[in-house]
Amino acid sequence: MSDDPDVDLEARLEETAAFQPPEQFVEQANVSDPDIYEEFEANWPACWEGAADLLDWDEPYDQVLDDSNPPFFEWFTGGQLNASYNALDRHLDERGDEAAIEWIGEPTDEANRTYTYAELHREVNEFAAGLRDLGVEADDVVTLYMPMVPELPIAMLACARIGAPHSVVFAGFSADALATRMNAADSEYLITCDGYYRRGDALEHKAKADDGLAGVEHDVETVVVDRLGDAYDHPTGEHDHAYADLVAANEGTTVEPVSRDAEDMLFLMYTSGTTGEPKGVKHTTGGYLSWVTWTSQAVLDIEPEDTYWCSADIGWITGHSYIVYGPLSLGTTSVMYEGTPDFPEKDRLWEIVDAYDCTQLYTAPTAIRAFMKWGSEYPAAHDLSSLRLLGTVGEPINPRAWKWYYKHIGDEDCPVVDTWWQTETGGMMVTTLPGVGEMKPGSAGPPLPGLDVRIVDVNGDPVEEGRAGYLTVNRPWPGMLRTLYDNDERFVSEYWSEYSDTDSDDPDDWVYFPEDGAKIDEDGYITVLGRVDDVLNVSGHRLGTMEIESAIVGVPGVAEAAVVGGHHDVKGEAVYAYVITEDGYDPDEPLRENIIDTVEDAIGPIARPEAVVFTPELPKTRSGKIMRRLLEDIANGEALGDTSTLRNPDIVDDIAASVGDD
Ligand code: 6R9
Repeated sequence: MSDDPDVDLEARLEETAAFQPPEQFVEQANVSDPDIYEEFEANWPACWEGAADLLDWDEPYDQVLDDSNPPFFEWFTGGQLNASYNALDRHLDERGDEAAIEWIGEPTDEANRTYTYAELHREVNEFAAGLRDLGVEADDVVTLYMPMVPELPIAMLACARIGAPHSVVFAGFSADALATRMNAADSEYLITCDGYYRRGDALEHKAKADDGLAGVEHDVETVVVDRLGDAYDHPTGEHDHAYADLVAANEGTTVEPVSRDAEDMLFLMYTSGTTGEPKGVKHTTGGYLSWVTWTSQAVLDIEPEDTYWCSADIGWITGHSYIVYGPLSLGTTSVMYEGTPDFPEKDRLWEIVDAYDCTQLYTAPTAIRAFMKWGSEYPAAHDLSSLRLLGTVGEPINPRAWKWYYKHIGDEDCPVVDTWWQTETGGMMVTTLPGVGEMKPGSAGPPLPGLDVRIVDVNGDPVEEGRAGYLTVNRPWPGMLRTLYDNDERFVSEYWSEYSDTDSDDPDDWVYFPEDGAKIDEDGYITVLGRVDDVLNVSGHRLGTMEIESAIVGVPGVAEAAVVGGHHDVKGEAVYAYVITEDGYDPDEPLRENIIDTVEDAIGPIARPEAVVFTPELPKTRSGKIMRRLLEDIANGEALGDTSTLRNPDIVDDIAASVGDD
């Protein structure tokens, strides 16, 4: 024992392997009955009626699950509803004057904006009318290339109102990435923004959008939100329309929400896969909305009176599900902010929690590791006692970071939910229910009630407790993706071929494979180990190694490239690029910079390589496959395993030496 109580506490926390949900939390939790698991099991798939019942339907559904054509499962078929009606209109009577969105811009001398449900409803209607004026009709895909401004959720809900699926492209992505996604979805409408603030700078965004449009094969009508005012005069072309003009021209207009079939597409979200071509994940209106609304209630414990904050970017699935659709469907106040956690100071998040009395915080392990590094004095300077629940998502959280979050942010009074899920699953899949299950730092927890998640070996047989295997989902769920846009074949081959009997019509023979490795313990708690495909997880963001490699091999002088993830203390993984130059090209500094810039241009700054290692050869198996595992070991400075199957074993030491030089 030491004299310092803090040191004792750290030591005690360090040793503790499991934590019980705080009593005062359980007493008020939306879900606190442990029987929920058995009840859902006994009543599957009808157990999901409760999720659908959280929504208002224009037409009731006939069937909970139609599994007649696996793996094209359909949910709540025959039902009709509108997502914007569920997120807005139905709250107007009781909560019209309550805040729907609290938006905090970056410049401290600028007023923050509060949108009540009535105000948000009004602007969504006006903009929906504006979109119709432009010619947008139901089923037209509208691309949104926008940073964290309130007009982003407004545009999403306006699209949903008129039945036009949105496809949001993260604002940090490059012009090329925008073009690829617009071409793939045949999207003829773009909503973007002049620019935005980040770490004190006014960043120009419209010029990047225009660069992207230069690579789009068809005509596009573009709506531009004015975020920066006079700070930036953006170029305006004949197909550009000012957001403010469209809204003003429709002042006070209401637009009847279009009744959508439960299975109609609500949105598309492109995500990285194993090949260079991003995958257009299709989500539907009934199943997706039921899923995110139910999980927001059961896992995030959201109540209408809460001030709930998910600090993700709406450009990723987390923001779609847990800033916009789930929280607003429940009629709560959802906080969103512009900028970064470290500007103007490293207490940005804590200042916001303090000022707005946030009741929940849902963030990413990479952020928590950064907070740890900056030091506990930043949260300690603020009153965080309004917090009731903490959550994490995006990547595995190491127990130390979990415990730091639990102690320094939650004051040991808030349950922490570590939620495993993916763009494709629509919402959370594996996590403790905060009012029910004990928490084990480092382990996400059991699958949610009603889900059948297994950890299996290559043959699909369950692995022993504690052994690494592959995570599979052996039963459909309402929030699941329905297909990949315009590519049913790739949908089946990407997700359903590994462990399914693909010739079978029996739904039980179809198994969803998310391409994550995991292990399970004696209590059925799942620890997710990470991707088992060629996808990196950098700061909680998915990046395809193939996308990065194809950008690199386009650089003059590069003959071949292999990209792997190396361990990074804050980002989780960082991009390591191994590059072979063409004859006649020197592996010099200008080439290295060119490679780094090219990756940034092609994908975005998040994909910026941490290291570019020039090598005369890549370690390859006798059949010519690049041994990525070895390259990863080299990046991580780890002992190299068996190299005897290599065609060129000597190369490994040479590469390891060049990483050392870097
Ligand atoms: C929501 C989201 C999905 C991939 C997923 C997995 C990793 C997400 C995790 C986690 C361990 C968690 N992942 N949550 N790994 N523990 N709690 O992040 O979607 O961007 O599609 O990424 O992220 O590898 O397969 P997405």
